[in-house]
Amino acid sequence: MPQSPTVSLAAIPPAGGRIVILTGAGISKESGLETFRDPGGIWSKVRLEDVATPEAFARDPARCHAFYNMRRARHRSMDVQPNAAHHALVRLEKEWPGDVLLVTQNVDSLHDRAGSKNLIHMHGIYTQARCNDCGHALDWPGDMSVEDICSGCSRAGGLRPNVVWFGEMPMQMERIYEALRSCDLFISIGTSGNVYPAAGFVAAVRKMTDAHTAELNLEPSQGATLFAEAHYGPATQTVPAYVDTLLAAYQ
Ligand code: BV8
Repeated sequence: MPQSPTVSLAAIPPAGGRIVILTGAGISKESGLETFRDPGGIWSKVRLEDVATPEAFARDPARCHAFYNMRRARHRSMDVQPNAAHHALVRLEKEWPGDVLLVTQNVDSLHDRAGSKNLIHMHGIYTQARCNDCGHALDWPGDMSVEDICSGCSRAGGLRPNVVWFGEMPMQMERIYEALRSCDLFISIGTSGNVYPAAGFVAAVRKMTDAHTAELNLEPSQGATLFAEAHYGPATQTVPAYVDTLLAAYQ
């Protein structure tokens, strides 16, 4: 059983306090999507160097498209819906008396479908395509192939999933660091803390601010010792409980 939130009063930001939340694949696990580094996870079945780098796409675009087509198809199936953790973060955004920014590493659209608005997909989203030739970005919920034609430049072969591959710069980093520099609470949810720059956010917050830091994960992440507070257990239990504790201070 997860520890019940042990948030001390000192850990509740003041009304008007700014909260930055980082999520990873663990928050989508109970919705039925695989994580990357858990036993049996995505990277245990395929090498990231073969499907999630610009070099892999240049070498074998069909293989990369097949990888994302498989994940998009799973994501479209009916039983993949936002879970109680996604919905709790929407409630926090709506009811917290201050700014809440959600930064997700996830390329699924479960936070969007749950209703999160102040949301940054720092690694992009696989339900969009981007054209390597003209930069045009467009919604793309279905399968993608090298034959598909870009509606921006009418050429085929340039379309790729609008995600950030290894070796590429994550999106909206300026806006993210600006939020980290001025936050009062940094919460990390469902991430192993393996992938940078996201894995470095907690250290950056500690260096730049006096913010409180909390990790909500199934088990201690690579950065666990950097967090002032931690609650371990399934996100659908720890996240709603933690949001209740935060909101109770102002209700
Ligand atoms: C960059 C999109 C520089 C694609 C992803 C060589 C060259 C360049 C860079 C590097 C290099 N070598 C290393 C790097 C840095 C590299 C990096 O960090 N590599 C790692 C592997 C060491 N980073 C980059 O390349 C980044 N870019 O550095 O650019 C640059 C600078 C200037 C100019 C240009 C470039 C880009 C990184 C982004 C890569 N794209 N995803 C896709 O998804 O297909 S990363 C990928 O990992 C996913 O986004 C994923 O979200 C992310 C992190 O993984 P997690 O979300 O944490 O998932 P994981 O499975 O690891 O953990 C899940 C956790 O959940 C576990 O802890 C588990 O316990 C927990 N959990 C499980 N179930 C539950 C749960 N928790 C709660 N409840 C549950 N039920």
